[in-house]
Amino acid sequence: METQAKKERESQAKIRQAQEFMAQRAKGGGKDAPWSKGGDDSTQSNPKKKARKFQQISLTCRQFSIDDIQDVTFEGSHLDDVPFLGLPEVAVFGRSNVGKSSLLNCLAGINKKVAVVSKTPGRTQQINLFKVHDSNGPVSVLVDLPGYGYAKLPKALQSDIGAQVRRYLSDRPTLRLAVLLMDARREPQKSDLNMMKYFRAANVPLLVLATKVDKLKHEDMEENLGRLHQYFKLPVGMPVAFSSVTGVNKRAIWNAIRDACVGEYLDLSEEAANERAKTEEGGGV
Ligand SMILES: Nc1nc2c(ncn2[C@@H]2O[C@H](COP(=O)(O)OP(=O)(O)OP(=O)(O)O)[C@@H](O)[C@H]2O)c(=O)[nH]1
Ligand SMILES: [Mg+2]
Repeated sequence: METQAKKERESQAKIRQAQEFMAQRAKGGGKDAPWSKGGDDSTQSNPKKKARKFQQISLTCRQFSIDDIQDVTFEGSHLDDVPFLGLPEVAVFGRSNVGKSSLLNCLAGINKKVAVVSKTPGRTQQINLFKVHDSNGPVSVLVDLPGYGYAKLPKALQSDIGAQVRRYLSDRPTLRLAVLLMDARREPQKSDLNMMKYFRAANVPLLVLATKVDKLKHEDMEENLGRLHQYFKLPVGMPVAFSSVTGVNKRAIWNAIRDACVGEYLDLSEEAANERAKTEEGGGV
């Protein structure tokens, strides 16, 4: 109990530290992020340095079989300045409590709990990285993000979480697929539509899942999924029904992850990096 309370206090302190830093940055102060481990955060205000940072990114993409996935391992939590692990990434987005961490646990395996799940919305407050390994080594990184749109969080923290997610998205040349989760029982949400605009702007392929379908009456399934499909103008076959309780469509989701990770090679040239830096300088997130 004592340790849990201590962890909560430490976590709250880190969030306060992050808020102070973000407020300072908004006012134009460009000091190193206090929580970064020797990272050079001055790249945020200097596009030339940012281009140099991009040049150092190398990405290993190789074929793998979803039947040969051996392990999913936790690789750390970050408020900002999320490190590049040299592998193609797949990130899980969605409103708070929609089931992002549960999806990752379900993908990791029946008895393996890698991500923290909670009934209390707002549980995941940092950006968590997980490596996927096949029998020859690591093949991909899965990213568990904090959920947006939890109305009971203080407004300042809500907008910081939104900004944290958008910052991750705006500076992620290794991101191969965004998995966006929506609760299959709920009406379409404006916040998800806004999120989609960021994926489109960042040119990130999107997989939309309708979660918690185990809680949906069979006769409501078609209507609810059809409503999401129409409202978000999704391609045929989306949203894909999912439940972390039954594991329905788990294999299809793994297939989509694998296809995204081994697909077209990403342009990490200096020219492309400078283009990205220029875009950001011109008013990106
Ligand atoms: N019945 C059912 N419950 C689910 C499902 N997925 C998640 N849950 C429950 O929903 C609650 C929230 O799940 P999380 O996985 O922590 O949700 P999250 O999106 O990571 O939440 P934040 O970290 O707060 O953004 C937990 O009580 C889960 O057990 C599902 O498919 N079916
Ligand atoms: Mg979570």
